[in-house]
Amino acid sequence: MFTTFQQHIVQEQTRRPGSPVELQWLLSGVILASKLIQSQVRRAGLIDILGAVNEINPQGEVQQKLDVYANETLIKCFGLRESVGVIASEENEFPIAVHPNSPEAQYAIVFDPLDGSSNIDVAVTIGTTFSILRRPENCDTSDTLNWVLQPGRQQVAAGYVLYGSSTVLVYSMGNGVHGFTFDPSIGSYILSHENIKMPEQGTYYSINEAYNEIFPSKYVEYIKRVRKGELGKFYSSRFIGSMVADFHRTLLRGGIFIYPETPNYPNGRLRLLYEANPIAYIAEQAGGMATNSVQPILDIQPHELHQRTPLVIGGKSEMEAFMNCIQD
Ligand code: P6P
Repeated sequence: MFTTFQQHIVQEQTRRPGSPVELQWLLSGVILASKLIQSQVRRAGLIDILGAVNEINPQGEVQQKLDVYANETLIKCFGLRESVGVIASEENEFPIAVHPNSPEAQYAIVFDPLDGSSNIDVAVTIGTTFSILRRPENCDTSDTLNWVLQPGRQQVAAGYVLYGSSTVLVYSMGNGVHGFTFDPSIGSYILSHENIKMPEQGTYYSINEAYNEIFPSKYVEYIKRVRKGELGKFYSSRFIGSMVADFHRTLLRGGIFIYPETPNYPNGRLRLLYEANPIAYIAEQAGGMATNSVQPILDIQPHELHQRTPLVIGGKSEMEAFMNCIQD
């Protein structure tokens, strides 16, 4: 018999007495929202949901119709949960206060509704990332930013949904990493990857080498060592241009994914709160590591909602080789 995602988060309750029941109800918001999103993603091109709306998001990017749909769907689904006090999204400049005075409002949820949206129109894998934080001590709903400006180490749960050759939901509540594959014939997420461990060493490195001429030399030197076989293995290069897809492959097959800082993005391109933090949480739970090349991603104290960070994330062997390369 199979295990659904809903059953799994309930079982977490027995596996870890004291793990908050309302967290299960909150996480189930991801199930409904991602089912609705994936149904549109799978039909993009057949319905009027491709292309852009004439809106610009806080990132200065032209919003895709699917971005807007995914964002509104996630806000609606999580907004229904009494346990959610604050919602923050890549697509919204400021956090949204929901259930402002409900005593049950104990969590903030931060997400990127559809990462990799430039790939939507060419049918390349895209994904939703989410991060769940507990309401900080004696902090009322009015200062919504304080609910979310917490280091990634404070996450109580995090994960992503990958809309690829299948729809895969990967999450952790601090008790290992588990993956579920959506079965459209029964409309449920079924446990397909229990207790995922990132391979100690893989055979892929993932970086956009088009920027090699402008990457800081420490990254170029590292990739040179990888290519020369100094890590003891032959590596192949994979770069999908969708962070969630590049990370998911790294999680399952090992290797390393790097998005460095560049002159155009001096603080890195990826967002700390809702892109780097969730996958860094997953990576560490699976035995991997994630850094901004100076400190672990999860230790970074955020100062603004949409702040960016360089990201180096992968298996123990590749990451230790990267840290050694920097020391050299
Ligand atoms: P580039 C997608 O838009 C994204 O934010 C990440 O998912 C991806 O890793 C990155 O941008 C790709 O950016 O500049 O390499 O095309």
